This record gives sequence, C-alpha cells and structure tokens, in this order.
Amino acid sequence: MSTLPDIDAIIAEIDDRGFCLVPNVIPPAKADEARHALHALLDAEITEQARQARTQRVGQIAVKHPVFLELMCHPFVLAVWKKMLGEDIMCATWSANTTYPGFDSIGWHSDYPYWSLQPPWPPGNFAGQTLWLLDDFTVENGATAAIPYSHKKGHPPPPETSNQWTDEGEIFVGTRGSIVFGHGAWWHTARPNQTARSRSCLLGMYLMPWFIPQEDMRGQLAQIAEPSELVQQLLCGKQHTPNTVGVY
Ligand SMILES: O=C(O)CCC(=O)C(=O)O
Repeated sequence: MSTLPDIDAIIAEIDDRGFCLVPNVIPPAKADEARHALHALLDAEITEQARQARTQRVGQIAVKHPVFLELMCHPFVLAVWKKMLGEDIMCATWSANTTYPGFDSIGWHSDYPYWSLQPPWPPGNFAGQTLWLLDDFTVENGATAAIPYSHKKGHPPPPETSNQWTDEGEIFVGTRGSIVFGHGAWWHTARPNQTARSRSCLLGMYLMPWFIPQEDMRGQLAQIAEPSELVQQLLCGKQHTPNTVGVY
C-alpha cells in the first residue's frame, strides 16, 4: 500500500465537495485478483437484458468470492467511514458494476438511501459510497463522474437533465486499485464506454445502523461459516430488528 492521505483530509473533502479520489489504495495485482473473480461471475450470470443494455450488475458479492469480503472489510475504507459515520456502521449494499463497449448512457443519480427519501433530504452525514476502480479508468472507457457540491442540494438531479452530460461533471480518471469516497447524496454517473474493453468497479455503501439496508445483507451473513465480529457488524447482523415492546 502506498502512503495514503490523512483520513481527516479525506473526510473534509467529502464534506466540502462531496467526494474524494484516493489513488492506489490497493496494488494493481489485488485489483486484478478482484477483476478476475468478477469476470467469472459476469460470464456465469449474464442475461440477454444485460447484453443489450451493455451493462451488468453483480450483487451479493460478499458471498461470491473471498476477495470481495476482504475488500468490504478493508481497514483504510473502514477507518474513513467509521470516523465520519461512527464505529457501528454497516454495509448496506456491496455490488459490482460493469460497462461493456458501446455502453452509451448518462444517468445522474444519488444513491440509496437518498433515493428512498422524500426531499428536502436531511443535511449531514449518514451514508458514504465507496467506489473501487477494478480497471484503469479513463475518459474513453467511461470513468465514473460526479458533480462537485451536489451533495448539498438536498434533492435528486432533475429528471429533465439527468440524462445529459454537464461540464460541471468531474471525471474520475485513475489507476485500478484507486477508490472514490462519495457522500451518499452526491450526483454521479457512469459514462459511455467508447473502448473495445469492459470496465468495472465495486460499490460499497456504508451506513449508520438505523437505516434499512438496501441489499439483503443478513441473508449473505447466514451463508458465511463462523463470520468474524466485524463481518457480522458490516453484514447487518448486529442491527436492531423490530420486536414487540413489553413482551420478554
Ligand atoms: O459504474 C459506475 O461508474 C457507477 C455506477 C453507479 O453510479 C451506481 O451503481 O450507483
């Protein structure tokens, strides 16, 4: 691992601009390991709909290959989110997104839980997105982009402009193994892939523990033999579940 920036500086940038790109959090060889594991899943799971859309999502990755569980628990990632969101964070969704050659869309959006909330959204920090680059991201292959300061708007991108590129967008060009930390309310998008190769990223949303997770994380936890305390926490195993008050 190269020398990583100060965690307080990363959090200050997320707070201020809505995101922070940190280069080379893991070595390229580790990113390659994750990308190879992902490509086996992409091949096994591809549908006609994904072929036509030229984009494919793989969910439940915590239980599909050990490298994904390892990255979900990456100490540097957890150090950032625990400091910003609290020691008791959980992971609300952990998935991969791949765009194939010819993918040609812009779709500005904010992430869960924001899209499930009625605007105006509450200010402050309760959700953080972690975008892992598994390929070198370039302008040509559709590197993810985000709009600075959009996390402060308090509402989703207006539908009439959500499919249009804007020069306000900042494109995350970087080497595989880099991470973009994003405020959950940031407006961001994948971009058209104009190359002959796919490009993939992992997306892990870390949340304060009083939200309903986006994915069925407990279902994944149930499939893991002897999970560590940390894995139990991140896969929502320590989250409060509704009970009947007064009945013991
Ligand atoms: O694949 C990307 O570049 C971004 C995907 C994304 O924005 C998302 O899944 O929320």
